Amino acid sequence: MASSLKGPTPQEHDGSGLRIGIVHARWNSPIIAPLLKGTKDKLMACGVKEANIVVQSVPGSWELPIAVQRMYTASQIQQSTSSSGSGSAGDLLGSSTTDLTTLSTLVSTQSFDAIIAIGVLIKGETMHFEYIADAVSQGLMRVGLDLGVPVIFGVLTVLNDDQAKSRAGIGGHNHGEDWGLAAVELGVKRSAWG
Ligand code: DLZ
Repeated sequence: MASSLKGPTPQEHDGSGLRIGIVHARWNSPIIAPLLKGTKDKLMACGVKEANIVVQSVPGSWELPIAVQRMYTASQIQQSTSSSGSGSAGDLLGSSTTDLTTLSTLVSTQSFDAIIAIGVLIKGETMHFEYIADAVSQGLMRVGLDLGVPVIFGVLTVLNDDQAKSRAGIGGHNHGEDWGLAAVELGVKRSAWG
């Protein structure tokens, strides 16, 4: 079989000890859905337990960096307070409306080993695309470096619907699989790096 020049040479890692967060935007949801499925399927194929995959959503890609930051911080708070039996995970974005789903899914003795941010930006007629793509990519990089947690860049920045579909497994390769694989590799290596 001819190998593609694009993409990393895959490495297989054991994800059975990992806890992975996924936060996805709800804009362009027909594209988001297969990307999310591809991501989760690959995580589980690498051994990540379904119970250790926590999925949250935000309206659009612009909101991804703050969601990743709050999600990770909440999981750390829960981890550090669970042994003393006090404290709470808090809700995802600090809203006064407590989301019980959020609270229950963040309750764990293990903080996230990696978080995958998924969004789909499709270029329109205005400058929205450029502003959001630039801010989100910089924001996600900053959050990852500031918190020391691998943040996987699962944001498609495409020129039209067809490009989006073919990257979501609709007539092409599902990039969600790459993001799941990257999360497992980085989650495992982060532990090794200390
Ligand atoms: C406003 C907007 C536009 C025009 N396009 C997209 C898009 O293609 N993909 C996406 O994820 N979000 C889009 N948004 C929404 C913004 O990301 C954000 O949710 C709103 O501006 C509210 O902050």
